[in-house]
Amino acid sequence: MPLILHEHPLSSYCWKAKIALYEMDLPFEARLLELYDEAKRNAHYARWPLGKMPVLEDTGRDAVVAETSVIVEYLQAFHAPSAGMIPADLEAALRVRLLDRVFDSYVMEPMSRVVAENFRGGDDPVGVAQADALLARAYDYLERELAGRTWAAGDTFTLADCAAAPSLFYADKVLPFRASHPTLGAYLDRLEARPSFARVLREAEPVFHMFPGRKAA
Ligand SMILES: N[C@@H](CCC(=O)N[C@@H](CS)C(=O)NCC(=O)O)C(=O)O
Repeated sequence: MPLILHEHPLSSYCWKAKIALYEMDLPFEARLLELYDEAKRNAHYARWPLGKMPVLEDTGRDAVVAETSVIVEYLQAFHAPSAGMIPADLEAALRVRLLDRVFDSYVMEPMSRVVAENFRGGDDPVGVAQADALLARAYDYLERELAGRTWAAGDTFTLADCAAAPSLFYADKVLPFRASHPTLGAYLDRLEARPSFARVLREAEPVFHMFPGRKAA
């Protein structure tokens, strides 16, 4: 299979890429990345020196593509030109890219900081409080921004929704928002019902018990 996604089934950013692959109906091989294995970690750093996952390998084009937003744009450009993940209209595309950045930088990242703190078993209440404050600001912004919309940037499912699904799903576990932010909660319900994301969630079920969540107060 020419498309290989180096990934882990619990990783939020890997979910983002897989949602896009399923949306575009592109067959791919999901290759498990075990970064604790030294040989596999070294091979991955040779593939992508910053060592993050997922990384897409396109053997048909002899290309290695990193960074989820770039992976989604790449897939649309070279494998699914009619997909609509990034609209052709520039202004519409800028709105999609802005929301993609908001979900990655202001939801996924602070959520990951809270989870990582728990995973490490560390004690950084200041860092966790800063992450919570950023998440709360993002929730307030999104609650207003998404009012009246079906998907993040309008009527069609785009790159921004690929970023939103894993970030909101996990963020709701570390700083629940359904009761305080009903528009955002209803949007997460729609994301969870979307076949591409429902499939990703089903595939993650066997490893879901490994998700550490938030450290108990
Ligand atoms: N900006 C990157 C973020 C990727 C990222 O942070 N991935 C996490 C997994 S969700 C990772 O590689 N963690 C392992 C590590 O940092 O060593 C992207 O969009 O692809």
